[in-house]
Amino acid sequence: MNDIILKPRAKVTPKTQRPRLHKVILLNDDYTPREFVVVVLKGEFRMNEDQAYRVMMTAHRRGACVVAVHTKDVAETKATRATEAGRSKGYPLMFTTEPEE
Ligand code: TYC
Repeated sequence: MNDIILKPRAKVTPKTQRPRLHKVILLNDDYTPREFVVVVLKGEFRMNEDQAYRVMMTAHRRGACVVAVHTKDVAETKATRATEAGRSKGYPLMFTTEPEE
């Protein structure tokens, strides 16, 4: 008697989602010196000489290489800064971004 019948509560769905991450991609070209690409990768993406050299050679051989993964804002800022570093020396060095699947 007088038992309280509780309605089962609906499962709570989380309202926040992790922001989608974006890749920074280095594109090969025929003009930018290899050593300069390595300098930019070390300066903008906190890579050591060995990591930077491997990424540069991967882009050189395959046409492109993923350099880093960040939130959209950070990825775009880094890609712009790194591309600008090449442009300031007259090189066509290019970094792009794209969302991760
Ligand atoms: N292909 C360039 C050369 O032979 C070097 C290079 C490598 C340029 C990677 C861009 O993303 C790049 N001088």
